[in-house]
Amino acid sequence: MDDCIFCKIAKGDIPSAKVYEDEKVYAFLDLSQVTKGHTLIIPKTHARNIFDLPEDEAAEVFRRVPKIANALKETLALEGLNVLNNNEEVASQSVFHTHIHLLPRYSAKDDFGLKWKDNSGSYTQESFQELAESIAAHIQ
Ligand code: DGP
Repeated sequence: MDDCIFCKIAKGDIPSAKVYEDEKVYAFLDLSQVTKGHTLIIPKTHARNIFDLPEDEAAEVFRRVPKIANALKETLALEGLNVLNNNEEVASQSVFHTHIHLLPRYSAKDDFGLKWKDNSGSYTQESFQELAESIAAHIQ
């Protein structure tokens, strides 16, 4: 897509710190470096986000994740890694070309965090089951 910054990065029209590239994906350091080694993996074919990503493209992107995660593990003294994908503005997506964040973790107090609330008490067994069934009914 002409005005997509990540399409331009994948094509080499905008410089980036490349970590990996093949015919399907491009991986490069995220400018923000939330933690050291913070890397993005993108499909070379433009898709706005996970809602638009064809299943075969998703498979191509996700099957590269372990390879790059292990390269980060070999390179950096990380203790763990978060794999994150934001979709639409409400979910903190700011660049509208699908990307997977790989965020090396060095300690529970490093610069990456998730606010994560347990709402299990708001559901009965029945409403929980009903929710699952209504989602299942929409799987195509
Ligand atoms: P998200 O908020 O999930 O859409 O993440 C977009 C990320 O992209 C954000 O962490 C910063 C990064 N980013 C934005 N523009 C550029 C750029 O031009 N180069 C690089 N390397 N990263 C960028």
